[in-house]
Amino acid sequence: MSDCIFCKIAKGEIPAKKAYEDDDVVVFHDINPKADVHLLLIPKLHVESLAQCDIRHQQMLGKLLLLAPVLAAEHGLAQGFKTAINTGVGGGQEVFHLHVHVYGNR
Ligand code: DGP
Repeated sequence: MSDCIFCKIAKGEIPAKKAYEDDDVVVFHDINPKADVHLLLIPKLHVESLAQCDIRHQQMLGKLLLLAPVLAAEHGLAQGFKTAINTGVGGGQEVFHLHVHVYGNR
């Protein structure tokens, strides 16, 4: 989507501190961290939120979730970490491109 800020980050059109990237996924540091480490894991594919996902997104969702502990460990969150997927206005979602928050203190 042309006006989506996370699509622009995924394409490198807006700078972000990237922590991981492959063909399907980009991970970058949240601009407004809630903890020592606060990562956002997004699919490159524009999907508005978890509520718009269906069986076609199963592999992508699995990939995002399996990346969470890997990235958390790489960023020193040896004691554990929190994950959140805010969904919709009522769920506190502010950026309407699916993302998984992974955050914690070292
Ligand atoms: P949510 O409420 O789940 O939609 O959280 C969106 C998060 O995205 C919020 O913690 C701040 C972060 N964010 C918003 N705009 C930018 C940006 O331009 N760059 C980065 N790195 N993070 C952003």
